[in-house]
Amino acid sequence: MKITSAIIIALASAAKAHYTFPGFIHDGLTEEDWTYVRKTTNFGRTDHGPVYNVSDPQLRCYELKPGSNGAGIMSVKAGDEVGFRVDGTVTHPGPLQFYMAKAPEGETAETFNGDGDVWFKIFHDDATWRTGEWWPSWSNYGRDNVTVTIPPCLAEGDYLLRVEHIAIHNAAHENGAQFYIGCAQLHVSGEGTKSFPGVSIPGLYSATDPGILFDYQGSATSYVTPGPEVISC
Ligand SMILES: *[C@@H]1O[C@H](CO)[C@@H](O)[C@H](O)[C@H]1NC(C)=O
Ligand SMILES: *[C@@H]1O[C@H](CO)[C@@H](O)[C@H](O)[C@H]1NC(C)=O
Ligand SMILES: [Cu+2]
Repeated sequence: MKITSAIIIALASAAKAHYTFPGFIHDGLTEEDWTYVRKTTNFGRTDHGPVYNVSDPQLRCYELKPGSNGAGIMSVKAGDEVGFRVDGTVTHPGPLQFYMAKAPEGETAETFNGDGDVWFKIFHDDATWRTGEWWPSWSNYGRDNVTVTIPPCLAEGDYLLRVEHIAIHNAAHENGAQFYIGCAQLHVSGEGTKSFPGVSIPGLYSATDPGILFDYQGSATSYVTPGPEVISC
């Protein structure tokens, strides 16, 4: 294993700057922080620290207290591009993923707690190895907002939309990967009719999954993104 001073500097400066996803983005407009995103446990902490334990119930929406935390429901259309403002920027390497879960009959996106095998993945980005680098890169790196398209085939209803960025710079030991999370509350309308089987959060990951226990400074030439496959319409 080779370690350059460039890596050491990158890791040291990155460690100071964690991030949250407080502002919902729709039609290119960024809403006020926490008006459609459930306030996260790290919102007021100056360190904006992540979740480390994949079995912790906090892995789901990292809620400050259980429930909506005062957030409302944003109306969007299936096929719309939506996203989250990053408080800070994505200052660590690792994959970006989006999951959704549909509120069952009798629940809304405000009351739904996301229990059960309800979470399906709508997006993840892939690692690349840039010429001359032996560590992986992701296109989300350095961004101050992250976006995704609501699957156009999705059935009308209330949903939670969960953003997850997994920082793997320190993931060579168990419980070293960092999970940055936020859940927005949506009503999705449109012509879609599809629903998708899901997984539970927590429960979908294990601490030793290859993309969670990963030696960033090692000699890996591929990266396996954790969790289920992305659904397709
Ligand atoms: C999101 O980031 C992109 C790329 O940096 C930028 O062009 C765009 O204006 C940003 N959008 C919002 C809503 O901040
Ligand atoms: C992770 O969270 C689970 C569930 O809350 C808990 O039982 C376990 O002790 C935690 N593990 C660590 C290493 O903190
Ligand atoms: Cu950090």
